This record gives sequence, structure tokens and C-alpha cells, in this order.
Amino acid sequence: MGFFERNRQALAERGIDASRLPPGQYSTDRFPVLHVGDVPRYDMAAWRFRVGGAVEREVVLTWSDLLALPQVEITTDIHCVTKWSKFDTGWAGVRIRDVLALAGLPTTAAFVLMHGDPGYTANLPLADVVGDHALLAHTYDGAPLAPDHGGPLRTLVPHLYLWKSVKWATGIEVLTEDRPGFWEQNGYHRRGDPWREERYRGD
Ligand SMILES: Nc1nc2c(c(=O)[nH]1)N[C@H]1C(S)=C(S)[C@@H](COP(=O)(O)O)O[C@H]1N2
Ligand SMILES: [Mo]
Repeated sequence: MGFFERNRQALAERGIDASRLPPGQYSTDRFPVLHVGDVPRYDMAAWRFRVGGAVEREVVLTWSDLLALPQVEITTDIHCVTKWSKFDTGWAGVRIRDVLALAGLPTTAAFVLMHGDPGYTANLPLADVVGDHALLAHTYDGAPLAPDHGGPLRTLVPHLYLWKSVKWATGIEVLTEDRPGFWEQNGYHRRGDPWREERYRGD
């Protein structure tokens, strides 16, 4: 039996439904850290989050503006294109759709480009970021999100591979046409649905 089959069997032995694993993924209890560049540090008094591009009005949020918006908690499985998945991760933050609503969307808005430090981007269809579980997350496992995992704020779009969830999020650029982000320019899939194994361009 290979590694992936053993991993699924071990889940079943723990009473965990192995069918929660998308194809080609294994489950881990660890939380690997993956990113390009150095972990940025922030002065939260100067920190800002911007919503711009194809919007009715540009919005600039301070940290306290963000915390004044409705806060939600979710528990979700996450899936990385490097094949690890982690079950039942707990997050809190603000729904992306609530932040987009502050800016107002024209009917032509169809995609977003998420921006994060240092110079990272990920593109997503608008439809993928307006659901209940698409967050600007500031809390993981009941504690402030660690800098390694994107604190103070990251996007979380758990139904897509984790490269679509931008650490050290700085803003949302609303687009009328799709524009590839960092990994999408480097051969990754435009959408990245783990259940369809959309890892690389052409999958
Ligand atoms: N700003 C930024 N966000 C990023 C990345 C990055 O390099 N920079 N890497 C992405 C990739 S490829 C993955 S797999 C996840 C990893 O998140 P984690 O380190 O919390 O596991 O962050 C994503 N978000
Ligand atoms: Mo990744």
C-alpha cells in the first residue's frame, strides 16, 4: 500500500471520513508554512486595506474599521496544491462580500485580483469570493493569525487550493476581465478547484 492509501486508511481508523480528501491529497495535522519572500511586519496604526479597481467607490479600511464590520467564525478543511490537506481548521474574520459591498460592485465586475505583501497576487472569479466561507481572516484557532501564516490578515477561500488564499492581504482589485496572479502566471490553474484537481494550467 502506498503513502496516500495508508493516509486514508489511518483517517478511517480514527473515525474520520476519508472522502473529505480531494483526489491526490493526504491529510496532515501539521500546518506547513509556504510563501515567497520574507514575512512582513506591520505598524497596525499605519496598516490599511484597500478595495479598488472596477468598484463604485474606492474603500480604504483601517484595522479598527475592519474589526467594526460583522465578524464570523468558520471551521473548514483546507487543501494545498503541494498535496497536504488539513481538516477542521478554525478561523474568524470578516466576509469578503461584506467588504466588497462597502465599495459597491458594477454589473460588469466578474473577477478579483487579491493583493498581498510582498508583491503577491492571486486571481479568482468574483463568484468564488462572495460565499459564506470566503473571509478576510485575522484569527486562527482562537488566536491572532501568526505572521508566518499571513497575520495580521489573510484572505481565506477554503474551497479552492490554498495558493488562492493570500497572506498579508493588502487589498482587493475588482476586475471586469480575468488577469492571472503570481502562481497563475507561473503555470498554475486559473481557478484551482481541488475536487477537480485543477493544479496546473491545462488540468
Ligand atoms: N502573500 C502571500 N500569500 C501567499 C503565498 C505567498 O507566497 N505570499 N503563498 C501561497 C501559497 S502557494 C500557499 S500554499 C499558502 C500557504 O499558506 P500557509 O503558509 O499558511 O500554509 O499561502 C498562499 N498565500
Ligand atoms: Mo502553495
